[in-house]
Amino acid sequence: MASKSVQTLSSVDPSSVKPQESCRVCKAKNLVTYFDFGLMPLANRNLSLSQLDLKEPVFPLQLLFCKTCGLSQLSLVVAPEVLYQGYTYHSSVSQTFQQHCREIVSTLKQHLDLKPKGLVVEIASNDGCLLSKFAESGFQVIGVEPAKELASLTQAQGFTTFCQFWGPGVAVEIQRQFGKVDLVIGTNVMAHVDDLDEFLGAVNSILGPEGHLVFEVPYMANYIEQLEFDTTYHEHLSYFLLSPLKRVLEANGFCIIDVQRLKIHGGSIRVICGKKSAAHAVSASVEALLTFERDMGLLEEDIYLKFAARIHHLRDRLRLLLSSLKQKSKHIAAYGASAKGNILLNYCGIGKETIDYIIDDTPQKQGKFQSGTHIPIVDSSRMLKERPDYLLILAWNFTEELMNKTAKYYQTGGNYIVPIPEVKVLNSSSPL
Ligand code: DWN
Ligand code: ZN
Repeated sequence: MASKSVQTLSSVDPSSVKPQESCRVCKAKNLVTYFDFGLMPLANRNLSLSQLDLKEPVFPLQLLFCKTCGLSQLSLVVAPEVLYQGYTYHSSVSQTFQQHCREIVSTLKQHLDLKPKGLVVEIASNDGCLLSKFAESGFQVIGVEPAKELASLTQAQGFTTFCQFWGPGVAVEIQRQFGKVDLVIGTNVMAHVDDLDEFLGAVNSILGPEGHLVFEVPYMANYIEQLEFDTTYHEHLSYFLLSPLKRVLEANGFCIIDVQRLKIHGGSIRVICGKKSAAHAVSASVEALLTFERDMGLLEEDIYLKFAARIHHLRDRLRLLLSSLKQKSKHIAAYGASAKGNILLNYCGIGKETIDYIIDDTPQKQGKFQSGTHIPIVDSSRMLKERPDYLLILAWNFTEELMNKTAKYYQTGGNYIVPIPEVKVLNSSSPL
């Protein structure tokens, strides 16, 4: 088992990091640190062979809780230009997420009574997984995606795509070219935003009077309940509850008209907003979730201060299981070169002495190496050739899909290790 080598903060340009001195939502300086991962690599920065010998940037990864509004947030912001260089996360790889996108379109078409051929802007449109579903449903679509490798994919599909970070500049340009917009949607983007006021102000500026903002974010209640600590990485600046979201949305001219809890990505919430200036029937779901958060103690620091001990217990369990398997000369591989998988292995000090390789179906990740651990990322054919004794599921939010994909391995006695919410070994004699 790799000893948690003490990494030094490599030569990183100090201007590429900014300390979080006050709360991103309520601006209070009432912040308490409740978990410190130490120095962690950039979770989505997989390395090429030639980069393995170079000094890798590592940054402090610490979680702060705001005692005023309840927002959890990182203690520093790494510049987006550094974070999203050579970004290789492709949403469409997952059939589960593809199906989720179809559900988004059908639910919003019905729920928001969207007009046919309405104008939809998706912020962080990635590889067009959601954009294409709106287009197939007859909407006019515009993507906004800062990663050029991804923006070029949606442009190649014929979708207007602005290769920029969202903000006032691109909002003005969209409005100039296309006029007011009916729907702005973003899945898994709000947690990545540093200046929420600028972001939401720009959204408000391009929405028509009856327009809607809909976004999905990982939900902090699931994060705490299911110990999803590995979803903490430098891209995720905020870890949301509805209560702090309500504050920042209302401060920027929005009102929340509905909220839905979702299973996707380990548990998320879908927040549906209208402009404060328009009349809206507000669903009872909003007050119900706000009450739930208060009743569960999620707005008090105590629950967070207890969190560390639970993470240490899981880390020790996982290390113990893996080292006992290695002592029995078992071969262990992993599935899903995910950002969360990067944090799990790097934080738990599990390296290539334990994990032979990580299978990933994203072509852009294959042939690379996981940052920090330098474990090779390969395609699934390697598993057929070398049939590992155990398969650690790093993308545990897609366990069912990954187990279906490897059904033969499962049926012929393969063993899966699922690390979150608790370390579990699954095989045909002890099924999911
Ligand atoms: O917020 C974010 C979430 C939504 O996605 C992004 N900032 C980054 C990313 O986080 P992640 O990498 O932890 O997400 P996933 O979707 O859990 O990563 C799954 C990984 O597993 C991907 O690399 C793709 C891979 N995969 C695969 O190889 N075969 C996934 C499935 C379902 C498969 O069948
Ligand atoms: Zn706050």
